[in-house]
Amino acid sequence: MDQQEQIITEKKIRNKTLVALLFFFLFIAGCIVTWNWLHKQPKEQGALKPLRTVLNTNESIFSYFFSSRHLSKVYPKDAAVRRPRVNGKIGLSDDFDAATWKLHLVKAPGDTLLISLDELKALPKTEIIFDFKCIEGWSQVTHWGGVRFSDFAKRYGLDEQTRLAFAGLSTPDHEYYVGIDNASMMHPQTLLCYEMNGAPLPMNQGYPLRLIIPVKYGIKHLKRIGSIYFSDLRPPDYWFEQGYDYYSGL
Ligand SMILES: Nc1nc2c(c(=O)[nH]1)N[C@H]1C(S)=C(S)[C@@H](COP(=O)(O)O)O[C@H]1N2
Ligand SMILES: [Mo]
Repeated sequence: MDQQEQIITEKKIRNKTLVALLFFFLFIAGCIVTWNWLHKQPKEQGALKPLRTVLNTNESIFSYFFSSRHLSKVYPKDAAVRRPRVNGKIGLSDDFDAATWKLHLVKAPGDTLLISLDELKALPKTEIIFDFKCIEGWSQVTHWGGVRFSDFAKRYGLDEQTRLAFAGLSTPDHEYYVGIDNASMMHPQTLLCYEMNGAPLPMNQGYPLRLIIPVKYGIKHLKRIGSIYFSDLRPPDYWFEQGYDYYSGL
C-alpha cells in the first residue's frame, strides 16, 4: 500500500514536470515569435509601431492624472551637487554670441517679442533643488534659479497661448528642440532658469537661459533657449524623432 502510494506520487511528479517544461518551451517559443513579429513592424516616428502605440497610450493615461498640485520632491541646498554633470551638447555651438542673445517669444505668427536676460531677471525669482533624472538612468540633486514659466506667462500675457496644448522650444541654432504640453509648462516648479548653485548658468549648462521642468525627464530640460512658440499640434521634438517617448513625464 505504502509502496503503491509512492509510485503514484512519483509518476504524478514526472507528469507535472513534463507539463511545466512544455509550458516553459511554449512560452519561450511565444517570446521568439513576438520578438520576430515586433521587429518586422513598420516604424512610426522613430519607434516600432506597436511600441509607439504603447508610449502614446501611456501618455494619455499619465496626462489624464497629471495635476499641477502634485509637486516633485525638493531637497535642502546642501544636498545639491557642486559640479553637476554636463550631459547633452546639441545646439550649444561655439559661435554663439551671448552678448546679442535675446529670447524670441513668438506670441503668434508675425508677433515676436525679443526679451533680454535683464528683463527676465527683473521678474520674481524662484529657486528649486530637486532630483534631476536623465532617461539614461542617472540622477542628481541639483540647485537652479530663475523665473517660473507661469509668472513669465502672466507678465507677457500668454493666457491664450498657454491654453493651446503645447509649447515648442528650440536652441538659437535650431539644432535641439523640444515640445512640451502646456499643463507641464505651467506647473509651479517649471522655470526659465538663469542660475545654477546661485551663480549664472555655465555655458555648457545652457547660458544664458535653460528650461528646468522637474515633472519631465532630462531630455526636455532644453539648454540655451532661443525661442518659444505655442501650438495645438505637437511641436517637433529631437529625441521623439529618435524614437523616445514624446511626453517623457515623471
Ligand atoms: N541644448 C541642449 N539641451 C539639452 C541637451 C542637449 O543635448 N542640448 N540634452 C538634454 C539631456 S538628455 C539632459 S539629461 C540634460 C542634461 O543637463 P546637464 O547637461 O545640465 O546635466 O539636458 C538636456 N538639454
Ligand atoms: Mo538625458
